[in-house]
Amino acid sequence: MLHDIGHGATIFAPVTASGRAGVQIIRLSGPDTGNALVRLRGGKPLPPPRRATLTALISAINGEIFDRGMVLWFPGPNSFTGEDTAELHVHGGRAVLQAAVETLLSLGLRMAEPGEFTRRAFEHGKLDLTEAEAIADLVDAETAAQRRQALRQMQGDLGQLYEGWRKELLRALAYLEADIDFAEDDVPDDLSLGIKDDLTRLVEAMGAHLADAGRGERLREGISVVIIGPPNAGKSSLLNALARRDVAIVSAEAGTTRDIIEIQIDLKGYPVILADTAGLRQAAQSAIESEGMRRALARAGQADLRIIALDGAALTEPISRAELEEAMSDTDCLLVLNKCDLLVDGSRAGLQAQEKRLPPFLRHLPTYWLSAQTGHGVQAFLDALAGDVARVYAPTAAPLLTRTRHRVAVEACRAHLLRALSAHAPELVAEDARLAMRALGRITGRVDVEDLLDVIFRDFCIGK
Ligand SMILES: Nc1nc2c(ncn2[C@@H]2O[C@H](COP(=O)(O)OP(=O)(O)OP(=O)(O)O)[C@@H](O)[C@H]2O)c(=O)[nH]1
Ligand SMILES: [Mg+2]
Repeated sequence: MLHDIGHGATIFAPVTASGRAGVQIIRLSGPDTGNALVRLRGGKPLPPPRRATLTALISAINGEIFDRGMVLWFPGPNSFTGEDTAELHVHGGRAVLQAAVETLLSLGLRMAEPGEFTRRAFEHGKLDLTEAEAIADLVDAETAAQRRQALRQMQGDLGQLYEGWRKELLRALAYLEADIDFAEDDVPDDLSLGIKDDLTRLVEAMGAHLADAGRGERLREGISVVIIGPPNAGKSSLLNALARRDVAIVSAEAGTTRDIIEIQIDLKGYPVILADTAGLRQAAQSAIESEGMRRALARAGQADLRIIALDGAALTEPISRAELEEAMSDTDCLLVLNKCDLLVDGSRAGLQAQEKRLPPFLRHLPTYWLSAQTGHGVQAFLDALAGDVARVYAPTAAPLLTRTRHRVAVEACRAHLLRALSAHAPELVAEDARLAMRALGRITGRVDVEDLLDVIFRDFCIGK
């Protein structure tokens, strides 16, 4: 829970991660910032705004110089939070931090809550909620694609899309109200026809935005790729080869993997969560194995991409069609034929002859021969996988929906608009259009979001 938000309290927090470092930065925000800065500089006047100034920092407790560092003074409203703020660039290390914290506390400042600086920036109109969320995403970004998406959202692309829709709705609403006022004068229907066109266009734009199959959300959270196939095909070996480390247990015993094993990899800038699963066979040998198979199929059903792994050297073994088919769909499945090192005839003709033995329902899949054991073909497969992922998740012209919170609001907005379109009385159309606008306003934080703020800013780190 956050306390006395934004009103009165002057807050501070280390902005940099704790630990030994060359420099650490402490950020201050609130009405007492200027006063605190004067005290820290032993009574010297405030330094010129936005200019790095080297200064001796003096303890308010015992008058001792506790460090020599750089201070920056950003008078409000031209600051990140919109309030008076300052930064102290002091030497890294715990004793310096402790001295600074003690002094700031003794001057009546308090430690900031997680996300409190960004929350104040939002409350002073410096950024909208989508931009605030993007700051948290940028801090958390682990791959280049995540960074790009977060940066784009931080620059306001997504917020502008929603604001644009909100303004169009506002305009439609103004016309609707005119319609209602003039109803008695028998204004011809073409006015409302124009409005219906506008609303229909918005419904379509929102539909397209929603139909992105969660690409933006996937990029934020990680794209789910699952390896499935019969026991002993080399699924765990493949996971290890793709990850280039020994994550999953490999053994000659069929039924080695019982549970889902998950790792995160950075696939040419895209965040991928790769999962190894229990082998699928018709007759499970134990209750544990059948539970493992159930989990494997459930995970495959939710995955963004499936890799079906088979022992390419032993395609005569029965492959459970029912089980595999349940887990696959035409568009997002790759077939890996593993153990190519065991083939007697590894020539192109030999591979093709072997592929003829594949059951028909697998023959149309993009097929990759490799050996998880020797590493042969693994890089080519990784490149193909990265290519597939990039094709689906590459940035588009329009900004992508990145959070469930946005999705829910856009869905609600669209539902209101659809209802508006089927209503006849202008009063009812107007009411639904108003509700639709509210739903949009909640995304950027334009309307009643008080209940949302704690949830959104709770996930920030201290100092942001
Ligand atoms: N020769 C050869 N053997 C392999 C290859 N990949 C895996 N193996 C062997 O095949 C056996 C099974 O490998 P795993 O990776 O455990 O197979 P799995 O599909 O995970 O098996 P389950 O977890 O039981 O479903 C092990 O003895 C591996 O050493 C390969 O490319 N070539
Ligand atoms: Mg395994």
